[in-house]
Parts: sequence; C-alpha cells; structure tokens
Amino acid sequence: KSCMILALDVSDREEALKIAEDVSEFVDAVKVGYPLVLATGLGIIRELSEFAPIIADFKVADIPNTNRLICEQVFEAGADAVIVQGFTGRDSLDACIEVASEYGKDVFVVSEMSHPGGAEFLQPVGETIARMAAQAGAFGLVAPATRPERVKAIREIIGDKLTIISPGVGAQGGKASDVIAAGADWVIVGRSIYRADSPREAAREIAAEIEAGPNGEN
Ligand code: BMP
Repeated sequence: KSCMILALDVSDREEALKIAEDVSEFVDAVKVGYPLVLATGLGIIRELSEFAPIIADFKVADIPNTNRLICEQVFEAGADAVIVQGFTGRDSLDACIEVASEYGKDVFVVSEMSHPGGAEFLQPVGETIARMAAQAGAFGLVAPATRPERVKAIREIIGDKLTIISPGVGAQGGKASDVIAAGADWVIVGRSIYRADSPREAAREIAAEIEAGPNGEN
C-alpha cells in the first residue's frame, strides 16, 4: 500500500494513459474528474482502470433521484468509487450509497475542502457531514491535507471505520507525511505529479516521504 492516489487532471487522453501507466507502481488508485472526462469522454474511466482502481470525482451534489441517475452512469462506466458532496443532506447521500452497494462499489463524501475558501465552512459543518457520512455507511471521507489538524479532528469523530483520502499535498501546500500522521489513509496528489518533468520520479519521491514519516523518523 503506497497511501497515494493520483489526481489525473490533464485534458489529453494519450498523456493521461501514459502518466497512469508510468506511476502505477506508486499509486493505489487514480482519481478522474471533470477536466479529463469532459475533455476525453467517459470511456477514459475504463481505459485507465487497466492501471489502477478509478475514483470518479464528480462531487455529486443533487437531489436523491438525480444523484441516483448520475451514480448509475458512473458505475456503468467502470468506476470503482464515486466522490459526492455531503452538504446536500442525508437523503441525497443515501441515494448514492444505495446505487454504490447495488454495484458493489464505494462512496467517498467531501466533508470540507482544502482550498482557502474551504475554511469558510469548517466547524461545525465538517463535523456534521463527517458524522452523517459515518452513520449513512459511506466508505470514506475527503478531508484537507492543507489542514492536518482538521483531519485529526474528523478522525477523532469518525473513529477507524471510514477511510480518509486527503487532497492538497504539494501544489496547495500540504505535506503528505503530515496528513498521514494526522489520520488520513491516502493522500491525493495531482499537479506535483502530472506536471513534474518525470511524473514517475515525483510519485516515487512522495511515496518515499510518506514512508519516512513527518520527521523522516519511520
Ligand atoms: P492538486 O494536487 O493538483 O492540487 O490536485 C488536487 C485534486 O484534489 C484536484 O483534483 C482537486 O479538484 C481535488 N480536491 C481538492 O484539491 N480539494 C478538495 O477539498 C477536494 C478535492 O476533490
């Protein structure tokens, strides 16, 4: 287990496939979202799934019926998990989890976001969404690597039941080993890998940094 997910926000199909192949040794999953899917089509999900499990980041945030319809398309396309927003409430989340369980797939819920604006909705919204996600039986949460102390607080609330995946490492200023130490299971890394001269070397370095721990002490 490398504890790392690649956020593949490129817009070229060939480039996406090449990077996914090059880094596959160092990542446990590839996160695919609007930039790549809108540019290349939903079929990219199945193509990439040759290299790693695919987390479809569509930040699903609608009424229950529409959420259900979206999630059906996502899982039919071959995704292994979907990312949904938590703020739309329990019924909307339940719809996603129901569809996921019909397909034997997983749901990750965003409790709060990693960018500066994400700090406008921390306590108690992040805690409330995290609790709701745990009660609803979500597989995991998305929580910010830019604020390891928030990951720690959320981890204390949800216990060990949910998997925390954490974006914001590198380009947004977060440090991978810090947020793993704070309780995240996986970091999500995009630009620091796909914009590097050698994505493979960049992924290898982050994996090594995680392995070494916050003070290089592990
Ligand atoms: P990068 O490492 O290039 O900053 O990419 C982070 C990825 O995680 C992007 O795909 C972004 O949309 C996503 N993300 C995030 O950065 N913060 C969040 O709170 C939730 C996200 O999904």
